Amino acid sequence: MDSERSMTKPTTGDFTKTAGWLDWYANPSKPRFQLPPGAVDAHCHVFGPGAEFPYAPERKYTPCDASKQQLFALRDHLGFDKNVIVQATCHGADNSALVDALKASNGKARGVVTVKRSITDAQLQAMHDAGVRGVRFNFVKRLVDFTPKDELLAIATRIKAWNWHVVIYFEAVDLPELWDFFTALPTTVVVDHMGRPNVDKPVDGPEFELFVKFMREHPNVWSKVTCPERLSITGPKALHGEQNAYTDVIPFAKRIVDEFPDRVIWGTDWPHPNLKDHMPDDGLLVDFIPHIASTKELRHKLLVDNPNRLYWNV
Ligand code: 0GY
Repeated sequence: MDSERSMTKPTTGDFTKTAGWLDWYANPSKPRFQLPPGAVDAHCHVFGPGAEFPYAPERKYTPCDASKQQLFALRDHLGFDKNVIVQATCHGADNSALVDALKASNGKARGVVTVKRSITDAQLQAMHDAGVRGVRFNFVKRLVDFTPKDELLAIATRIKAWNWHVVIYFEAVDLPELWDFFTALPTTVVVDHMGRPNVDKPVDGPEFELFVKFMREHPNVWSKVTCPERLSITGPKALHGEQNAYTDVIPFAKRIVDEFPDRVIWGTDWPHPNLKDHMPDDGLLVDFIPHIASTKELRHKLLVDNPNRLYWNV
C-alpha cells in the first residue's frame, strides 16, 4: 500500500505514533467463522507500551502501543487458543516486550525474535525457555537498514542447534536477488505474507510463479497466508456486511493453501502497523479464512495442525 511507503523517521525517545497511522480496531466483531479448538494466531505483535518497553532508537516508525493484555483479550474474543508473537522492527533487537508477553501467557504464546550476532548461548537458552522458537530476518527496505548476509547466516546456523526456524520478510520484487541466500538457510524457513506479492499481477504470472517454485523446490519453506489487508488493492470495501472483502488476494492465498496444505499458517497481524487507509476489524479478518482454505480439513491444517507442530512440537 502506498501509505506503507511514506514514513517519516521518528525522533529517538519521542513515542508519539507516526503521523497519519490508524489505531488498531478497538471493538472487533465476533467472527461468523468459528475457529476450531486449538487454533493459533501465528502472526501478531506486542508494541511497548513505550513507557515500559521503549521503542528502538533505530526504528523507522513509532507504532501505537499494543500490550500483551490487549493481545490476549483479542485472542479470547476471536476464539484463538494461542498466539505466535513476532518481533517487529520498531523494537529492533530488544525483545523484552515480546519475552515479557511470552512469560505472561501460561504457555499459550510462542515467539519469533530479532537478534544480533553477539547474542550469547545463555541468552538464546533463556529465550528458548520463555517460548521463543525462531528468529526473523527482515528485508523490507522501508523497515530496516541492511544487515550483512554473513551475519544472518551465522545466526541461522547458531539457532539451528535449538531447533528454531527463520522467518523471512521481503517483497516479491526482491526474491530473485535474495534467492541464493534464502535457499542456503539450514533451517525451516517461514515466509511472511506470501512474500508480499503484487496482487495486481496475475496469480500464474512470473512473479508469483517464482514464489511457488521457491516453495515447491524447497520442502523446508513454509508460508504465512496472511495480511490480505496489506496486500489488497481493491481493499476492504465489501468487508462490512458482506463476505468477500480483499477478493484480489484470495487467489494467491488459496493457491498456496491448496498446493502446500502442510506448510501454511495464518495470523491476524494485529495491531497492524503501518496502515493509513483503513484498519481491519479483526473479527472480519477471521471471516476471510474460509475463502482461502476451502475445506474443513484444510482449515484444520492451517489453523491447528501446522502451527502446533511448528511452535509446540505437537
Ligand atoms: C507486519 C508488517 C509490517 C511491519 C513489520 O517488523 C515490522 O516493523 O513487520 C509492515 O510494515 O509491513 O508483518 O506486521
